[in-house]
Amino acid sequence: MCVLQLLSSKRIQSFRNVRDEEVALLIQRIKDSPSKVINLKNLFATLANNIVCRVALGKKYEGGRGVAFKKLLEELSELLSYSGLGIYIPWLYWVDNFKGVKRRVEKVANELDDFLEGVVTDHIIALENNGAVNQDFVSILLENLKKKTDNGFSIDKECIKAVTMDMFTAGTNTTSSTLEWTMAMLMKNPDIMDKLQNEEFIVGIDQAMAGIKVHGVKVSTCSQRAFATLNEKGLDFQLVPVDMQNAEHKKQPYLSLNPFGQIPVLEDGDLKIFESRAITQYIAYAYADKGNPLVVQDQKKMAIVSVWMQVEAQHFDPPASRIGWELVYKPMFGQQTDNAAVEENEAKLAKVLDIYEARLTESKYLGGDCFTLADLNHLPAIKILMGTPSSKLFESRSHVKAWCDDIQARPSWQKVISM
Ligand SMILES: N[C@@H](CCC(=O)N[C@@H](CS)C(=O)NCC(=O)O)C(=O)O
Repeated sequence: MCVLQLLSSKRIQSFRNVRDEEVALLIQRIKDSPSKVINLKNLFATLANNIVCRVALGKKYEGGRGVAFKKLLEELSELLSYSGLGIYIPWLYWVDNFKGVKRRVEKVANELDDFLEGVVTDHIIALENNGAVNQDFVSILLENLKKKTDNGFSIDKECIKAVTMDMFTAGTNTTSSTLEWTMAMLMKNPDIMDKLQNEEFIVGIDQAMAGIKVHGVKVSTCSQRAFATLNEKGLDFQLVPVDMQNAEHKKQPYLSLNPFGQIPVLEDGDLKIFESRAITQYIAYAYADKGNPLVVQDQKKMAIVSVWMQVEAQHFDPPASRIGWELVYKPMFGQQTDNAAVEENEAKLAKVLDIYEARLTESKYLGGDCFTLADLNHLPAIKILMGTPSSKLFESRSHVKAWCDDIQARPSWQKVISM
């Protein structure tokens, strides 16, 4: 199961963004360090722990329970590297007991077991409450709970905790010691260090570190427009969560990214832009040679695509967003839906969708024969409205319905809704 499910090359690839983000954070920590002398040993240990934590447990455990967990891992790594006297001279085994090693091992084992029990329970609750199937190791193992593997074994909760622990012991110390050893060897061999610093791939790493960042929120419709576009282009990005509950977007330093205090904001190297449709357009042009084309080369054809991009922003989005606000977000925030506003905006949206129905009898997509930003920009609002009684407006128009089904089935969008 470990080889096929947890450590397959596809699975390892799928965690690439975790590795990139954590390495970027490490480099940032080094850059921000006020001192010229840096203890890389601790930084590498944190890097390895954070990566394995996110991959195996689904998130970093930092504050609260995480502090105790970090201490436990430190103690575990100390105990793992302890070779007791009893190993070499068996009749002196009692010396290890005398030094309290056995007691420490038992204490760490019990505390780790309690911690992992809590993690597994959290995952089970999340699974039961919202069917959240994440792709971390605990979730994958839970999916296989009680199922027989090809070898006839079945796994239980104890196995899940044991495998997860194995991943920690095997994946943290080995990684951080190798990194430490590599750095020591480079310092001893300055000529190789020089060579390495000039290697092209180091520049590549630098660019990857600069990376693409989206400041936003997973469930925000405007942020989703940016995510879908990045997915269409097969680009990795870092989501920098904005704490909207605490109005982070209305304060500095966020306001210096978007003076209107709204999400999303895209950062690509030294470029920082807001307005989701400007973001999707930038990605489509800047990464034209990557992934799926979202704009067209021919200027006249592109003019038609632009018309429908404007139609989405000027005619479709205002009534669609208002209905979504009334039917989905207001109840979520404990506010009363204004039914008159819903009715008024449904009537406006119906007129727009009549025009879409006519357009979609002429071409498969709004901008022409292929999927473009003119279609993509609609996705978040369509997803919201499809979960409300207003879905009737889409479903009653056969071409609009076929178009909605088609664009919502795109892998790029499926990836957004499973975020
Ligand atoms: N036209 C902007 C609208 C951005 C927008 O309304 N963002 C929402 C989240 S989807 C937001 O930040 N709302 C909080 C606020 O306006 O205070 C865009 O497309 O980026």
